[in-house]
Amino acid sequence: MMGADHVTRITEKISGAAVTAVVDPDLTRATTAVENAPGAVALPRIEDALEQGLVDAVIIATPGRFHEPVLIPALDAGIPILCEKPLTPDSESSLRIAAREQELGRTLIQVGFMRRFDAEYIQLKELIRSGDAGHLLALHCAHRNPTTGAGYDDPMLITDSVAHEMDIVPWLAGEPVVAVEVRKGRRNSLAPSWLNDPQMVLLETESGVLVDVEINVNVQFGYQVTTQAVFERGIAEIGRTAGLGLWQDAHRAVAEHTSFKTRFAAAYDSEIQRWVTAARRGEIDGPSAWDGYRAATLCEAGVEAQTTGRRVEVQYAPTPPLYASSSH
Ligand code: ISE
Repeated sequence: MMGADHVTRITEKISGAAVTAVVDPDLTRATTAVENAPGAVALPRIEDALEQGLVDAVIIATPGRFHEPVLIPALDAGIPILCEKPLTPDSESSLRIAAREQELGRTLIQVGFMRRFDAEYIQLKELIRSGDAGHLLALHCAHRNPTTGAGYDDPMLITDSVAHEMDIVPWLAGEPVVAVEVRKGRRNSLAPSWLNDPQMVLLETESGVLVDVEINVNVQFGYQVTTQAVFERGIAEIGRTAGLGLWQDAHRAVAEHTSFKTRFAAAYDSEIQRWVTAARRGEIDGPSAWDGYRAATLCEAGVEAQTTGRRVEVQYAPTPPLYASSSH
């Protein structure tokens, strides 16, 4: 889904890049996607695109469990990479990828945590950093999706959805998350029978900021991601739906998003434009592979907390010098 979205984005909105190849083992899908990218070819393997010298940068938008086998040849080719989240599904494979990148001695991988490019998240981070409202004490996060598909299971609540909070919370707070708990409550009867939905995730940062995340992925009405930040001297809120208000028939209505594709459209545009501009200089401009590793580690702890019902403390490997300037 994101691959096709990025093909259209690069073709229609982004300057400094053009889509030259779309790779999918299912050639029918690749062929459909290149219809939106004049001059691009459809291929079944990334190796084909690399060997034919067709690409000088790559966006990886396969499901997370297929990232590693695509990341390795792209890294070996030494080209800039935008890898959709998660970097890989677990910390061990993320460490392997980071180790490979360190051997090359430069950061080629940017991870697609697009919330870091959302204007309101950026404003909130700046408010927290400035200390204008005092110290940050707590965050209340709501992450709501309309429905989930057949392949989506309980661990994915953490590894596919809360993965975003696992990245954005330490980024906002400016410090790591050190412990995680997960509680399952009354389930939504409209959710698929195998899913315990919604769940409440509680994160603790190094200085003790408490963060509750309502992950609620069969909420039916639409797509909503909001954050309320509690400070010593005030409250801040981001993510409220804006846009045309309509007063009609004794009701007031504002259209809600139904997908992350529209909710975060501007963030994706900014993410991809900045990545393209940086890639042309041989750099990245966003979350690194190490940020990907840290989010994977936190997700792993989250799944353990979800399975055991216990509070799980999180340990990270020491940050290698290549990633020392990383944001948290
Ligand atoms: C999806 O993969 C995303 O990344 C969305 O941002 C998230 O809201 C959704 O829950 C995930 O399944």
